[in-house]
Amino acid sequence: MNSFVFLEKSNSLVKKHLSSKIYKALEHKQTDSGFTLEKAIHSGLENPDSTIGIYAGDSQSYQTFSPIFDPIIQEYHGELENLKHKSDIRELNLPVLDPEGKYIQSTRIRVARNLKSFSFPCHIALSQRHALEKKIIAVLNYLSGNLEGNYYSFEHSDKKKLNQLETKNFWFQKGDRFQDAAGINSDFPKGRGVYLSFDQKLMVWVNEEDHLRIISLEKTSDLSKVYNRLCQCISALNQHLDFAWDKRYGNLTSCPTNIGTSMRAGVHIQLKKLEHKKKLLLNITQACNLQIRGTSGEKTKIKNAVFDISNRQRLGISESGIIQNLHAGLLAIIKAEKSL
Ligand code: CIR
Repeated sequence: MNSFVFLEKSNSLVKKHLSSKIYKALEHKQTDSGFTLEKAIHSGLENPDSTIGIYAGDSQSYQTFSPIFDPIIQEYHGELENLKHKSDIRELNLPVLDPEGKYIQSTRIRVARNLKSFSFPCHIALSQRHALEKKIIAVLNYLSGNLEGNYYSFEHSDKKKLNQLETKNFWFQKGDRFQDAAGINSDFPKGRGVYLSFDQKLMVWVNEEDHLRIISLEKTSDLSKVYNRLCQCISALNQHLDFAWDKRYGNLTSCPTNIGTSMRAGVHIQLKKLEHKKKLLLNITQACNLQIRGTSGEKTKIKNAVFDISNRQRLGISESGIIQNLHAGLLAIIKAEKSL
């Protein structure tokens, strides 16, 4: 008998793929940092409404527990034969999508990064979280020009001062119940913080779901400008930090949904006409491999006809490929909106 039991109603990918045979083969394995299968699937067991239900505790987890990670990755990201992730963080010069700002209200692109030599956030000890934060702050201090900014520690900054900052709504809170059950919220807010550039167009979240979430954003539709800023930041950080990377899976992240480019590039776009032609909008987004989320993120409602539209694919495509694809898709959406 297994010592794991997923609730009947659970439809998670981990439940689907974790056969007794795989469980038996993995139950006594652990990575060098001591991460186990039990820890990896804890969130999925606690939350029967998980869609995935598994997290990685370090970069080695993807190899040590590959019999369960591989089929989940294949099902989520698609059958990817002879997979070899190719990164292409090359600056682009695409035409501005909506120069008059009639439809697109803002653009936001993020990538996730984890350091190879530290446990991932669901499995990191507080002392290591602090050591990692210190290391990252030292590197963020090298950022210069338009990337220059300040680091705001959630642990040490004056709470009142933090709450007065205009950008506080973009910052991260304690993670949701899925992340909580995984252990990602441990010791919150200790060892966490946000780096913010002086022009407020670049943020780096430290010790959220991943060690770093690098986010470039602005209230325009200039996809290239937002992307190029992100590229500059990634290149600068790459010079000083050794990120967890796999030749098949690219960037290794806490949640297997984010591997590959680890990129989510999207816009908030107001579509007053297409709001009433949801099928047409869905057809275009599907054809262009884009996804729609609610105005305030995943599983939220559409308010005032504002849609959050972003890339669906993260693996088997490069970073520049995602941006070019998003650009083409958004042009098609704006064209459809105009024609109605
Ligand atoms: C689930 O399995 O539903 C949660 N662990 C969340 C999965 C999506 N991952 C993510 O947002 N990074």
